[in-house]
Amino acid sequence: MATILYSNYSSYYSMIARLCLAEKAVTYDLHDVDIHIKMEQFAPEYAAMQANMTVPVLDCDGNIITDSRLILYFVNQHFGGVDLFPAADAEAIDKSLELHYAFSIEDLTMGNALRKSPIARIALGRGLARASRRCLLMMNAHPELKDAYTKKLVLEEERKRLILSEENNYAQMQQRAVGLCDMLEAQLAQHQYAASAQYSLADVVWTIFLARLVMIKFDYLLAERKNLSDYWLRMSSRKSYAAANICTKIPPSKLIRIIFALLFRA
Ligand SMILES: N[C@@H](CCC(=O)N[C@@H](CS)C(=O)NCC(=O)O)C(=O)O
Repeated sequence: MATILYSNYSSYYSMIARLCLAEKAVTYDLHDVDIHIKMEQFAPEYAAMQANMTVPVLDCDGNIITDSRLILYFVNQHFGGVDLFPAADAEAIDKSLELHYAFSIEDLTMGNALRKSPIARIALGRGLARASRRCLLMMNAHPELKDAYTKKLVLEEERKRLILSEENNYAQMQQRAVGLCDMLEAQLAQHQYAASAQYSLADVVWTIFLARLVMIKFDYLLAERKNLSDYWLRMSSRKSYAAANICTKIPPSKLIRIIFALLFRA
């Protein structure tokens, strides 16, 4: 099978796809999509493939899967190795995935960044404005993709409201992140893994969730929960974790380049 993953190193949902592929020991080509500096997700060829203009995208012999949750199911079903979605635990795994995907990690991550530094606040504001401008530019240059760029523009405006405006949802996201940690702690008191007694797709997503909490310095949420901190140690020591190149810290030189682009690029 010719398998290509369009991914970005620090992108949360790309990491979910990479970790799942690593768990199933799938060999694939990794295409890095620069979503921050060059904003390659807005390129017409990419928008034609993924109308929401997000990463990850999995191309498996021309079969295009454009959402991380669908990638999880697809990879599990179409590649060999351990079954990460066994029928006996399917209900519990789906319930766990549902809880995970109902949470907006982006709102938590960006809301946190802009509260930590006034430069980050300005950069995020400019970055979101830059994305809206790019949508307008592209919809004029590529009328055949007008619907996709129009939809993306609406999403960019919604992001501004949820993250930057007075009515931002940060307090609510913080509270929900704590709730998710409590839920995981209780689950892990019952079985070794997030949804059942075996490693499953649920562990793929919750590993990435915990990696993000570490990245935004919310690791105290792990440290104060015994089962969860043990679980994090186990998950982050798996072979797949290293193979998937999971990001818990953006290298400072890269971060500076991103902030610079957000602040100054047209
Ligand atoms: N529901 C999608 C969400 C994907 C998503 O939001 N990806 C982010 C990176 S983590 C992205 O591509 N952001 C760039 C953008 O929205 O322009 C999935 O699960 O794959």
